[in-house]
Parts: sequence; structure tokens; C-alpha cells
Amino acid sequence: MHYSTPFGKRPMAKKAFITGITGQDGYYLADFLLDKGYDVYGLVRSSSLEIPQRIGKLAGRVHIDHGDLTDSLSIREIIERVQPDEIYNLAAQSHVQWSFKLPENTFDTTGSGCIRMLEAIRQTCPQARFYQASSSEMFGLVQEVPQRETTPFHPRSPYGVAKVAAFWATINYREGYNMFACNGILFNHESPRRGEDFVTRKITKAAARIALGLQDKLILGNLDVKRDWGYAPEYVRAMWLMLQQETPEDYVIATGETHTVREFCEIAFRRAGLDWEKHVEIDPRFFRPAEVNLVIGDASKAMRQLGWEHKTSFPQLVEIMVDADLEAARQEAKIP
Ligand code: NAP
Ligand code: G4F
Repeated sequence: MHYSTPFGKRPMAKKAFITGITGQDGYYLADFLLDKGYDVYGLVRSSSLEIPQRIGKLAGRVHIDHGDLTDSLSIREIIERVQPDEIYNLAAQSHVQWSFKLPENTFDTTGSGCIRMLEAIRQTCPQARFYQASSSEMFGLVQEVPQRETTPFHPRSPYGVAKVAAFWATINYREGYNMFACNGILFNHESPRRGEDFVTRKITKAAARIALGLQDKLILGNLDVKRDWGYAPEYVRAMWLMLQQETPEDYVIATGETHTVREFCEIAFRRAGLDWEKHVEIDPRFFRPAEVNLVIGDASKAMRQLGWEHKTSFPQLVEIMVDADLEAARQEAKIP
């Protein structure tokens, strides 16, 4: 496909539609796709707060379409009108602890929302390639160490249950309707754009604010749990790679290392010039009814078939996040 310009015909840019563009991954993915020359469309809820701040430097470079994953009509209208080449379903109620308080709402957005997307694509744009943001939370009470694409699921939260439903719906549409639909089974990935209620960002923000005298303590839950934490900008490249393959498949994306929340605290507070044990308190309020104690992923299929691998080490990730939060804290404290 081409379009006319004063300099002759130019190839038409590919169109990508991203749900969850105001979230951490939506931001990095949109930025990545813009760099690749895509025309990027993003779904934004009418209730979304501080949209210009959330999308930052994407403002004016992406098309914003209002809608909601709980409203099939709005999704269908956008997909039918835009006719995207690639669709990335990143929107979700993505907070595991909140999912225990909001189980039905979580299933509606995180589980049924994916089915609404798949059905809208099937009906109005079946040639589009679809990416579903699946999660290591599906492994929950892990049945195998490390976890790979073939490891059975045992979700431990309403969020995990909803993600398992979305995972199988994606495979169902691939097998039933021959749609190009993939699951990326991503393990935890973090960045300075991580939501402030997730443990990593909660720690790095607190360490920075305590270092600058803006806060005196940090209250956390279970410090013994282990996560496989990677750097978010590297993970969005894997999403794109999955949709560039000849055949649609599912891939684990992970670092292959696991660390405790305690280790994260130690490195973060040290980077901020502090001893974490003097500032961290434990409150059972932040413990979950059922916990995922350990995850560690085996991304060898992605390495082999996509040529993907993580680059940023665990200490580097923590330091990137602390440095960004120290900068934000300096601005908050009005220190030049
Ligand atoms: P995030 O920062 O929490 O972003 C979630 C996005 O979903 C936000 O843009 C939010 O919009 C949007 N959203 C929530 N409810 C919606 C609804 N009803 N309709 C439309 N949009 C809605 O999540 P993330 O960390 O970027 O993760 C992206 C995806 O990957 C999520 O599906 C998450 O479950 C999954 N995942 C994440 C990780 C990880 O470690 N980050 C690992 C595995 C899988 P508002 O701005 O309006 O709230
Ligand atoms: O940072 P978290 O809330 O992330 P969690 O539960 O691993 O989920 C994240 O990663 C998943 C990938 O596996 C995504 F699918 C999901 O959308 C989300 O992005 O908690 C990490 C661990 C938990 O075990 C939690 O119990 O940290 C522990 N924790 C200890 N104190 C805490 C706290 N978690 C939070 N959020 N807040 C605390 O104060």
C-alpha cells in the first residue's frame, strides 16, 4: 500500500492499536513502534487521569481513541474504523492485590476484555495480528522450576485466573478462526514508569524520598517472595518480535534470575545512601490471601526463535529506578 506525497508515492505506515497505552508497557511499546515508523493508535478510558502526564512525550505523536475494555461497542468501533495491522492488548486491572478486593471487575477487564477484543477483531478486522499480555502470575503455585511455555498453570489470585482465561481465549481464536494471535507470558518487568503501588516502585520512590527527608519510613508486606524482574523497555521489543514471525506462537519472556523483595530493598536503599533495615516496617495489610512465593522464567524459546534476550542486570534495573526517583524527589524538594 502507498500514499501520495508531493515527492511521489510513499509506502503506507503500518498501523498499530495499543490498549493500555497510559500504562507502563503501553508507553514504551508506543515509543518503540513510533521509532519503527508505525502509525500508533491508543485506547484511553474516559476516566483516565492526567492523560498528558501519563503519556508524556507520546502526546501529539499517537492517535488517542476513547473507549473501555468493558464496553464491546467502543472497542469494535475503533478496530473496524482503524483497521490496524497489529493489535496489542495491554489493558488490564493489573494489580494482583487489588484483584482480591475487586475480583469481578478484574475478571471483566482482564479476562472478558480480551475476549471482547478477539471477537471484535474476528468480526471486523480478522487479518490483524494480535498480542495478548499474558503473565507469569498464571503459574502461581509453580508446578516446575523454571517455568516455561509448557509448564501447567495454577493461578493464585483473581488476576491470575482472569489471565488464564484470556490466555486460552487467545489460543482458542487462533485455532478456531485461524487468527494470528500470540500470548507473551511476561515475567515481572519494571522501570521508572512502573505504577507506584507495585513493590519495586514503592521501594525506589520511598528510598529516594527518605534520602531527601520527604518521608520517614516505608511499610511493606512479605519480603521473602521471589520474582524474576526485568527492564520493561526490553520486554516491549519481545511483544513486537512475536507479531513479526511467520506463525503465531506463545513465548515466555524473563531474565532467568530470581531475587527476593528484601534483596531489592537492600540495593535500592544502598543506592540512595541508606540502610534499608532502619526504614522498612512490615504490615500484614500488604500480605495476600494466597501468595506466589517464587517465579523464575526460562526464556530459551524466545532466545532461539525471536533472537530476544534481556540485557539490563538486576542491580542495574534497581539503580535506574532509584536514580529516576531521586531526580523526582529533588524536584519535589525543590533542590536544584
Ligand atoms: P499498567 O501500568 O497497570 O497499565 C494498565 C493499563 O490498562 C492502563 O493504561 C490502564 O488505563 C488500562 N486499563 C485498565 N482498565 C481498563 C479498562 N477497563 N479499559 C481500558 N483500559 C484499561 O500495566 P503494565 O505494567 O503496563 O502491564 C501491561 C499489561 O501486561 C497488563 O495487561 C498486565 O496485566 C500485563 N503484565 C504486566 C507485567 C509487568 O510486570 N508489568 C507482567 C506480565 C503481564 P488507566 O490509565 O485508565 O488506568
Ligand atoms: O509488585 P507486585 O505487586 O507484583 P506482582 O504481584 O508480582 O504482579 C506484577 O507482576 C505480574 C507478573 O508476574 C503481572 F502480571 C502483574 O500485572 C503485576 O505487574 O508484588 C510483588 C511481590 C508480591 O509477592 C507481594 O506480596 O511483592 C510482595 N510485596 C511485599 N510488600 C508487595 C508489598 N507488593 C506490593 N504491591 N506492595 C507491598 O507493599
